Amino acid sequence: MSLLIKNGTIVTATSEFTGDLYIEGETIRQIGFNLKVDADRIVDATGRYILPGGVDEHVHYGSFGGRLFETAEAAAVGGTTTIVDFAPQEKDVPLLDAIRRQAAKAEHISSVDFAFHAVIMDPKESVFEEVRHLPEVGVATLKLFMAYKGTSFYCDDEAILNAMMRAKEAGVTMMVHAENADIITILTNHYLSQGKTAPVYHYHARPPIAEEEATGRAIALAKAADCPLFVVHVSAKEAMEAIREAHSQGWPIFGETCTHYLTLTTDYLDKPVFEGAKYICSPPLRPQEHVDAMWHAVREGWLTAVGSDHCALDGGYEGAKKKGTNFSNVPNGCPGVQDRLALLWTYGVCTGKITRQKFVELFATNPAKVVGLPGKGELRVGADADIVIFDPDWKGVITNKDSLHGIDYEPFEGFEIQGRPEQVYLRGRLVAQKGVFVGERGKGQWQKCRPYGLCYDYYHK
Ligand code: DUC
Ligand code: ZN
Ligand code: ZN
Repeated sequence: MSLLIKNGTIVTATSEFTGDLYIEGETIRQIGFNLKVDADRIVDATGRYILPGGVDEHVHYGSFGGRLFETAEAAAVGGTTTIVDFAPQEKDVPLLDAIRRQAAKAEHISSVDFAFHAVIMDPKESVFEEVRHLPEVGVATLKLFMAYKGTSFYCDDEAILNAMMRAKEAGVTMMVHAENADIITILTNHYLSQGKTAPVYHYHARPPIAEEEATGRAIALAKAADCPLFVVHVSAKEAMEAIREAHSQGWPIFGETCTHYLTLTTDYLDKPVFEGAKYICSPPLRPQEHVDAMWHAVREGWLTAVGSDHCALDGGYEGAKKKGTNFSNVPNGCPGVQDRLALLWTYGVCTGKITRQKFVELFATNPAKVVGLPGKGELRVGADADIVIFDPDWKGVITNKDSLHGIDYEPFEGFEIQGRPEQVYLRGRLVAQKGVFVGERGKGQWQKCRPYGLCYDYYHK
């Protein structure tokens, strides 16, 4: 099958121009103006932007209790054609087995392409030794948690350094969840002992200094190990500044932020119990000055990508979130994979905070490069035909009834939206049209990531 998309404005991370895209099978074969080719199908994209399908480098399908891959149709409808999920490790299960198990949950189920980050949750020598073998199973990124002391997520500095020493030998990109675990424990106990149990204390127990300290420490460890670092879900201004500072000194230190840190503030946590619980995620939502700092950082390139940290948990009265009896035991996470494009475009591009080129870079091109997927995130001859035909004139409102994430609430409910994906193609196949999933469940494929991603490219120390 071949497809010709004509007369659209093709937007890449570096330029835009009116032109045509010719797709054969699953691959972009030609890009140009007024292409003279026979195609089985022709789509007129006059007045539309042609964007690369999104790559969401930060999603949870299963970990932290998030809904599984059956709900990945939400990604397709929202213009994201590749999701990069975290493969949680259970105790005594080898890292590589954990990845294969998570992949088995996605295969024949996911409606978009998928890839994985490894997560160390059983830090010990045999597991550190596995790190250098991750690329053999198509994984080139590894997350460790500096938060959640007393749980299997927690890794101390020794574990982080041990992982970093192995990671750099194989071109695996280290990721950290940077929040100081002791600050969180002590402050959590302090607030609970005073009867302060409401969701907003989730923020007070995880102040910006907890993120700043851990980010600084992770950077120090990366310098000691001489290992590139990608700090995930940066939310605090001071943490971002630490990354910016190290990077400007020539260290390969990078970071991502997430859609909710660009659009929601601590005020949402302060909604009446248990409305506020729907907004419990970690790091927590921050006051407006941090939100402003995140926009500044993505515009200037101090943060490299915007993920959703999608983690779909029911929020309603009987929902998973409601099981928590105080802020400290409400499951962490909010859905967002469907809304990432809409929010970045409406509140970034349409407000003039970022250019369309920067949008493409943050939404697709850089995430693909960070995780090591060279065939994704770009409109280029030879790349996968993951394409969004975007109608910039459409106006609407985000509402849970239009969301395919499979839960009972939408954290961005009521947000006004400008523009939407009119058509979304996954490797040349139409999967979504005007907010409706029209693909086939299970057609997503496991994408094997290559080591030495973007965080290694910039190593110019
Ligand atoms: N970290 C994440 O990346 N997502 C959910 C919660 C967390 O701690
Ligand atoms: Zn995290
Ligand atoms: Zn996450």
